Amino acid sequence: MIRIADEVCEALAAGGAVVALETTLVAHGFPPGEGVAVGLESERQVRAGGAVPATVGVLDGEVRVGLTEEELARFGPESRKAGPRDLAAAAVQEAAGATTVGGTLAVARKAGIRVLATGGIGGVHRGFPQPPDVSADLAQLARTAAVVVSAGVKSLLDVPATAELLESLGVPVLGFRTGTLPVFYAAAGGPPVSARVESAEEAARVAEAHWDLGGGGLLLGRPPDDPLDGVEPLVEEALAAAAAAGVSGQAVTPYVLAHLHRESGGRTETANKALVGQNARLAGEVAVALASS
Ligand code: PSU
Ligand code: MN
Repeated sequence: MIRIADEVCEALAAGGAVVALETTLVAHGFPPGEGVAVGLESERQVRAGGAVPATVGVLDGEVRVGLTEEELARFGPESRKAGPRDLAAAAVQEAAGATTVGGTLAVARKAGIRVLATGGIGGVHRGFPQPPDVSADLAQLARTAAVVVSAGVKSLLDVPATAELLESLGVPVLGFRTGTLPVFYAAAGGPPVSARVESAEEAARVAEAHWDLGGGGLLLGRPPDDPLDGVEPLVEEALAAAAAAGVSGQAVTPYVLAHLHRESGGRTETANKALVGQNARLAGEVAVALASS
């Protein structure tokens, strides 16, 4: 069911540094045709950090760990968004399944990969409990012994509620050289982290200790180097447009991101691309630190 690419397989067998990357962001996080370049750049940044990238997605009835450029290019707007619940059906039905953070974590766990990079993780959507829309990213993170490097929680969510739920789930929220969790495009204004770390090595040491104590996933929040403030009015506009258009469930995040990218004149898109690359680089460094410990 799971096919691991040779390079990834060899790195894992040698106890080397590997970083899992998702494909939802490639397929649904950017305008059609633009996500593939973001995925490739993430892979380059993981390598620049010293690790082997393992991009995950469902293709041709298999869960693939490590994709060729041609395979990556098959993920687009028509791909299914594959969270943990969707992997099996996408594989059996031979559909292209673009894995979310949660879906990628589920695969990483089976493959033995302990670090993942994304833009911003999913969480509690605004408007809870009508209806209660809580990303499967959170439940999967709680039960997977892996470090997810992100620019914190996506600001289009209910960020304080997401932070509370992460605490309830026992997920350590580490701030990379910051005392507050980044909120995606913005570096400031988020909830306090549970611990601040100063380096990739320190993050890796905390993760090892957490796992020794029987813990599961950890979130490592890295503030974007070029934060973008003042997006909140556009987020409210985008959420209202989504509600008016009857968009719900898995479609909300892609709809809202597309609205923001369009209405900001591409500024959120530029910021999003940059932070994804920065997170991938740090994830590579964390994987190296874990591999050498
Ligand atoms: N980060 C980005 N863009 C994205 C995502 C993260 O910069 O599109 C995706 C991830 O795949 C994450 C998903 O798992 O958004 C969350 O969607 P939902 O809230 O529907 O679970
Ligand atoms: Mn949801």
